[in-house]
Amino acid sequence: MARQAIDAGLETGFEGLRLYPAKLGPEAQRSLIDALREAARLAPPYRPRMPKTGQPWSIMQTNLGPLGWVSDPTGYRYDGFHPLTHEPWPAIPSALLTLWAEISGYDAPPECCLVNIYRGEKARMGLHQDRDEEASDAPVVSISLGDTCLFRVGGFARSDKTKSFRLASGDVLVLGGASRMRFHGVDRVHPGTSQLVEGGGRLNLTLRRVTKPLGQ
Ligand code: MD3
Ligand code: FE
Repeated sequence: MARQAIDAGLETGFEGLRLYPAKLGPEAQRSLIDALREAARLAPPYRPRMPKTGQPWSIMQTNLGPLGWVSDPTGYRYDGFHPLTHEPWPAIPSALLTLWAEISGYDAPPECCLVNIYRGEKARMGLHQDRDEEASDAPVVSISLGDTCLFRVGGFARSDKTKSFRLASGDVLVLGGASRMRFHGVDRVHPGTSQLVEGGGRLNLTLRRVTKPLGQ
């Protein structure tokens, strides 16, 4: 069952990297935005700072789920609590747990939904690898909402050649297999390409399994 859904993704030329264009329709996108607005009330978005240098990121972040990914001058880590309110993160909306069950091909649920908030011309994310998860056998599932972005995927070294894609509102990307460890980043967001986010901008939700499930 899950297999069929997996095979429905568009091949991107990178094994294990599948794009589901417009996987979420307008109503599903709208209801996710409503859930995120409520979550942001409980876990206010904040501007992370880089390890060591303390340089502020160009995007804002918050998290949902038992474990949130945080960046601060002491380093990157998963943490059960919001860095400013010290409260646990709000739950991951059930629609996202259902989506994960449908397309991840992974038996255990995601533990982290990182919310990246891109606003303004300068918001971007440099080339990096996602390597803070013990469960690196689990794919990463990314959901794009709002303005279209130009996204770049490379190889396993920063200097490897890269390929660019557009991600539009409602698109879902699954990064599994060997591609899980590819370098990737967001070069720019195209303003005015969607009316979904109040005040403009792009939201990216990244679902990740962090810990190895018990017995695995
Ligand atoms: C390709 N976020 O939070 S998600 C991140 O759009 C992150 O905000 C980007 O990279 C964003 O870490 C991209 C899509 C994504 C996630 C993991 C990947 C693409 C990936 C891992 C390997 C290759
Ligand atoms: Fe990433």
